[in-house]
This record gives sequence, structure tokens and C-alpha cells, in this order.
Amino acid sequence: MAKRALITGITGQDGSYLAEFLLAKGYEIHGLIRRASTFNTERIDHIYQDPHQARTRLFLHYGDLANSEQLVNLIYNLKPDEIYHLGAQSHVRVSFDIPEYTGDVTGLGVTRILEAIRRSGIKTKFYQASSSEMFGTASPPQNEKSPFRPRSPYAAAKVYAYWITVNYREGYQIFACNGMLFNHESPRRGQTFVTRKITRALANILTGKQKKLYLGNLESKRDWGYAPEYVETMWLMLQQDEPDDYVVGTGEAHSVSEFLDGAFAYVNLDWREYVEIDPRYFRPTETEFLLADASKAKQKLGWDPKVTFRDLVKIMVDADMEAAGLKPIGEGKSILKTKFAGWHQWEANVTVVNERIGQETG
Ligand code: NDP
Ligand code: GDR
Repeated sequence: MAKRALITGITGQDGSYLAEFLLAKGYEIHGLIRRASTFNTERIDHIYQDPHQARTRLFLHYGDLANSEQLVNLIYNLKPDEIYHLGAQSHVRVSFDIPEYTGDVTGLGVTRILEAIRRSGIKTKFYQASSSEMFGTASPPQNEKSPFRPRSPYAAAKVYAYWITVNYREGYQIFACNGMLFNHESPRRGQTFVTRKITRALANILTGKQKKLYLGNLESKRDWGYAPEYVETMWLMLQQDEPDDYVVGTGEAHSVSEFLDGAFAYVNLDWREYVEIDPRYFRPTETEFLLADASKAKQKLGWDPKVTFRDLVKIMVDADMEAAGLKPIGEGKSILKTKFAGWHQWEANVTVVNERIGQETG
């Protein structure tokens, strides 16, 4: 019989790739979505299946992480083999504006799911989307033994979520894992995260729709990888004999200005002519330097990412050029074909989620 998975955050970047990955593995997928007055399923529209058809393997259910009543019913009724908990208020800058809500959804939301598992008494495996942001000021490279020194309401909520996951594993013998994933990006990345903000602005500059790109701190360094490779680790963690916590990242860190260098040079432009600094994008406290030591994931999960930082920049620029109606340079597209000829396709990568320019809050 097909395995059944529940994914919270299925409409997000990672949820959409994970759903695609698990469908390719033959899973039956159930996704939690929030009711909205507009369609909010752009990232999964290409895999959407009409629930009225026989042999449908993707089902969507309304619910909210801020409220446990629906979660208990859903988990009890579905009895999923695996739960991937990816839903969160995931924007670090925004968490300073809405700290209480972030604590509720990103932190307590995890307890609501774990309690639903415990109370319903079902046997399921649980994945918690923990984050490199939890390390904050801890010296790089960061691994499973590094201290947590969170630098934002988001990171503090994720630290709480990390420990409640460990607590339910130890206290109630739930197969629960924390994946401490470092930044992972893609053409499906939300448009207010810095990499996508840059590649999308670049495409708009090329079409003449946008003149300037307003950014904050260009000096912070991140270990950026390619999102589809990261969702595979989530699945791998739940296939092990014992539940455990893992750091996942490439082992290479670059600054925001290096991302700008790579993206603009790829289309023969100089970012200094377009980028302006806007203080509203600075954070009250910043995480300066994140670099993963993912040796445990490499050794125990056999995970070894293929897409490099330079590949990632080209993949994202190509996709945003294509989404803007331009002919992409093409190197990113062919890198994807040769290095990642797996379960997801280029076409499904090219997304125009929102046309608005210049009103980003993050
Ligand atoms: P996204 O922001 O793209 O997706 C977040 C998802 O959570 C969306 O589906 C969103 O729904 C859903 N969500 C938000 N609030 C609620 C709520 N109150 N109730 C139900 N669902 C809600 O995040 P990513 O895909 O990038 O990340 C997935 C997870 O991994 C997050 O928990 C994030 O914090 C974590 N993470 C991400 C990393 C990264 O680099 N991407 C690195 C480390 C951790 P909607 O579409 O309706 O907004
Ligand atoms: P991050 O990602 O905070 O690392 O969290 P983000 O892309 O938002 O910021 C990365 C770095 O870029 C700097 N920056 C800007 N960031 C944004 N968003 N907008 C700007 O204009 C801008 N200018 C400079 C930031 O200050 C920061 O240093 C992401 C999220 O996906 C989290 O959910 C996840 O847990 C972590 O990655 C790992």
C-alpha cells in the first residue's frame, strides 16, 4: 500500500518540492493549506489533482497552525505514516514586526502538531523544519553540537520548536527529527527573500520594468543551496532506523554582495549601478555568518549536494528571465538538466507568483 504523508506548508517553496518528490516516490499526499480570498496554490498547481478523479494522490485540507482543533481531527483521521511540518511564518525580517504571531505559529504551531500526534495515539514519523538561524552568532562552521544563539523572534521561535521536538521524542518515544537546514533557494523562493528579490529585480531591470533595487545588509554571509536537493534530506531523515537531528548545507558561504556579483555579471551588468541601500531592510539584530558543517548528514544519510552556489545563481536568473518573457542565458537551465535530471522539471520551476514591484516588506 502507498505510504501516506501529511505536509504542512505545502504551498511554500519547500512544501511544493517535497510534494513533488513524494508523489514521484508513490506516496499519497495530504497538504494543509490556509483559506485565502485569492488562490494561494501557484507553487503546486502543476501537480494538483482533481479529488473527484479515481487514483488521485494529492489532497488539500484547510487548517491553520494557530489553531489546534482542525489539526487534531486531521491527524487522527488521516493517520499519516509521515508528517513533514514545514508551515511557519518563515521571514526573519518580518518576525521583528510580528513577534507574537511568529512565536505562536512558528513556535507553538509545532507543539500543536506534536500534541495532536500524542493525543491521537497514532504511530507516525515527524519532521520538524528547524533552521540554521537558530545558531545566530555561534562561530562558523556550525554543526549539530554548535550552541544556539538566536538573533530574531523567528530564530527564538525555531529554538523553542527544536527543543519541543526533542522533548516529545524523549518523553513519548515519537519518531521525531529536526532538520537544521541552512538557506536553500530556487526559482520558487518567496519574492521577499534576498536571492529571489535580486534575481527577480534583475529580470525586471532587463525588461525595463524596474530601475532600482533596494536592499539592506550586503555583508552578511549565508550557506546557500538548491532547495530540491534539501527536501530529499527531509525524507531521508524519516527513513533511518532511529530518529535524530541533522545539519544540512553545502559547506560554502557567500555574502549578499557576492550573490549580486554573480547574478549581474551573468547578464553583463554591474549591480552598483542599480542597487541602493534602504535602512528599512536592516534587522535590529543580524545573523552575520552561517556556514554548515554537514558531515553527519553526508555520512549517515549519504547526502552530497551537486548544485553549487554559482549554479544556483544561474538557475535562478534563467528562471526569472524566462518568467519575465525573456530568453534566458541558458547555462542555469542546462546545469539543472545535467546535474539534477531527477524528479522535477525546469518548466515547473518557472513561476510568476506576483507582479508587484518595490513594496517588499522584507
Ligand atoms: P515558505 O515561507 O515558502 O512557506 C511557508 C509555508 O507555511 C507556506 O505554505 C505558508 O502558507 C505556510 N504557513 C504560514 N503560516 C501558516 C499558518 N498560520 N497556518 C498554516 N500554514 C501556514 O517557507 P519555505 O518553504 O522556504 O520553508 C519551509 C520551512 O522550512 C519553514 O518552516 C521555514 O521556516 C523552514 N526553513 C526554511 C529554510 C529555507 O532556506 N527555505 C531554511 C531552514 C528552515 P501560505 O502559502 O498560505 O502563506
Ligand atoms: P534569512 O534569508 O534571513 O537568512 O532567512 P533572507 O533571504 O531574508 O536574508 C538573507 C540575508 O540577506 C540580507 N538582506 C536582505 N534580506 C531580505 N530579505 N531583503 C533585503 O532587501 C535584504 N538585503 C540584505 C539579510 O539581512 C540577511 O542577512 C531564510 C529564511 O528562509 C528562514 O525561514 C530560514 O530559516 C533561513 O533562511 C535559514
